[in-house]
This record gives sequence, C-alpha cells and structure tokens, in this order.
Amino acid sequence: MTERAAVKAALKTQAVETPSWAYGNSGTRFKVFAQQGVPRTPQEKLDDAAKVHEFTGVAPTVALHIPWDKVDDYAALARHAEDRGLRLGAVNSNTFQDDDYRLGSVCHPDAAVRRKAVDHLLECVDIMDATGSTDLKLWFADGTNYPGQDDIRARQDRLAEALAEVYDRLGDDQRMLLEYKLFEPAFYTTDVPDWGTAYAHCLKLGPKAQVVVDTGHHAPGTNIEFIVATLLREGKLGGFDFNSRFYADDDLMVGAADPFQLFRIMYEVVRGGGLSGEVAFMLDQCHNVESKIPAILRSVMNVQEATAKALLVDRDALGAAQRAGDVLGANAVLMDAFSTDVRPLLREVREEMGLDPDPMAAYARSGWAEKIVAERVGGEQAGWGA
Ligand code: AOS
Ligand code: ZN
Ligand code: ZN
Repeated sequence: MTERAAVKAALKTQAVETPSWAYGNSGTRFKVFAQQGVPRTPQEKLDDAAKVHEFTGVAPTVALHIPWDKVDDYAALARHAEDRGLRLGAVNSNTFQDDDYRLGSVCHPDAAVRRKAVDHLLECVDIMDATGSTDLKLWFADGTNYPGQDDIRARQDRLAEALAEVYDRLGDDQRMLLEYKLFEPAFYTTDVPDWGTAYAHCLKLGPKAQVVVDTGHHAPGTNIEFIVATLLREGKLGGFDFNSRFYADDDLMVGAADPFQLFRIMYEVVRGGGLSGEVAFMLDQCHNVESKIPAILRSVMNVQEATAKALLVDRDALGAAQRAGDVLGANAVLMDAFSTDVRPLLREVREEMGLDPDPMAAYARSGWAEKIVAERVGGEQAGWGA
C-alpha cells in the first residue's frame, strides 16, 4: 500500500462519537436560545445523529446521558439506533443535578447521598447491558468551595470506595472512563481535578478503568498532547471529550479555537498507536448560537482534518532530524504536515466511501433541516448549561 493509500485507509476507519446532548437545546447560565426543529425525544436525537453519520461516514456511535436520555426500554432504543446504521456509545452518568448533590455525590460527607450516587452509576451499567454500550463515562462535579469545608483526603477515600464498587459491577467487555476537570462547579477543590488524580484512581482499580481527556478541562497553556502521550504510553488513555475552549469549559466546536493544538494532540495519538485501538474519540460540545447538525458535521470534519495532517507527518524524516539534534529541521517536518491542505484528500476519501465530498453542502441540500422544523414542535432542552 502506498503511503497515501495507508493514510486514506486510516481515515476511512476513524470513528467519532457524537453526544446526544449536542442535538438538543442548550445555553449558558444566562439564556437558552431555543432553536426550531430540535429533537423532542432520545429517538429523535438519534435520527439527527444518523444524518451526521450519513454525510460524514465516520460518526457511527452516539453517547447517551442518563437521565437526559431516559427511556423505558433501552434495548428498543439500541434497535432504533441500529435501524439507522448507528450504535449506542458511552453512557454518561449524572450525579450533579439533584438537590441532594449540593455538597457532592460520591464524595459527599453523608453516606446516604453517596449510596444514591453509586446506585445511579450501577443503574448506568444496567443500561449499558441493555444497549450493548461498552463505556461508562464518569464525570463528577464534586469538590468544595471553601478551605476547611470538608476533608480533602476523606473525600478521596470516598471516591475510591465508590469507584471500586462500580468497577466490580462492570462486565468483561465493559470499562469505566474517568474524566477530570480543573474546576467548576466547585472552585476551591475539585475531587478529580487533573489527569494525575484520575490516573491514580484508575491504576488502583485495574485495566478496565481508564482516563478521559476533555480538551476543555485544563488550565490555559497546558500541554495537552504531553498528557495524551503519557497516558497512551501507560495504556490508560480511554478516550477524549473533544471541544474547543478560549477561556475554560467553553464546549465550542472542536478544532475551532486552536486547530494547531488539535493537530498536536492527534499526532501524539497516531505516534502512540491510539488511532485504531481502544481510544474513544467523543465530542462533548453544546451548540448554543449556531445550527446544531451543521456544527456537529463541522466538528467531525475538524477532527478528520487534524487526523489527516497527523497521519501525513513524515515520521522517518522527523525521527532523523530529532536524532541529529536538528531542532529547526524537526520542527519544519511537523509544520509541513500541519500546513498541508488536506481538504482535497478528504474529499477523495469521501468519494471512495460513496459519500458526497462536501458533507455540509450535502446536508444543506438534503432537506432534513426543513423537515425537522416542520415536523418537530416543542424541542427538548438538552439539560446541560455550557
Ligand atoms: C463536564 O464538564 C463534563 O465535560 C462532562 O463530560 C459532560 O459535559 C457532561 O457530563 C455531559 O455528560
Ligand atoms: Zn466532558
Ligand atoms: Zn466539560
């Protein structure tokens, strides 16, 4: 296979998971701008996700959020997905929206609240059994706002205990993905604030526990690609929550704020053999002021473009320059790949997959946007702020 053919083959098998909540209405703490035609049910979210897969060919799975996507029959929901050429992906838990969770969930000082939170996580694993999902994605809003508010170490013990109970409930082909976040909603301490804390818990738990890197969850200037390289090297990179940030957890379209950073991350993924393995490439975004389906199409394409550039890095030339201590030469090899216009290559890839080379235009022509505006009245709020 020529190098170009190998790059194309890798791009054809790439899979980007889209989040159910990105299809629904969402907003900031100030305002939710309702859009016309948004899904009213989890099934309609899947109908929209099917369009993203239809036009990109690389978005075959959809992440669920419980209880935002609560249904009576999850096996039937999985069949609804299958009928549209999709599969249900990661099940995202929610231990942050009940009054009981004011002081935390699995780290709460009251054992009864912790029990409630763990029971919810176990229920999520039951749902995974019904949907065939393999990944439980855990993000905890737990933390404290004031020095002395609670015992930082005791909270880690409670977290470890809760995670261990859920870990033991996982089936053989299921795993838990633990997400970290620098701050918010707590501001003094966060119980899983960084990859080191997440890694330490996952390491103790065992091979079915891995870390999720949400690209928006870092301090400005953090070298995320270093974290990615390290976690991959340790076999502990479970997946990504892709999005863009200018300031904090902005949840804007991936690749929009800093396509160079996304390229650097994807280069480390390729370098570490993470493209075809177990790493889940999920989006975690909200589209508050822009049209939702086109924004998700654009996001998937942004991931593809960054991946294509990462695959085009001349690794032999890069290695030779690195070994020779040729600082500028090595940098130039990387920048050459980043500066390549990969859009013609991706158009070819899509044509070879039997798709329209321009997913945005094809979607616009499809009439789906007009159809859902006409047919769906009273769309759901996704449940997520920003
Ligand atoms: C929260 O900030 C995290 O990014 C979560 O991954 C996610 O946005 C939320 O839990 C939706 O499932
Ligand atoms: Zn996230
Ligand atoms: Zn987030």
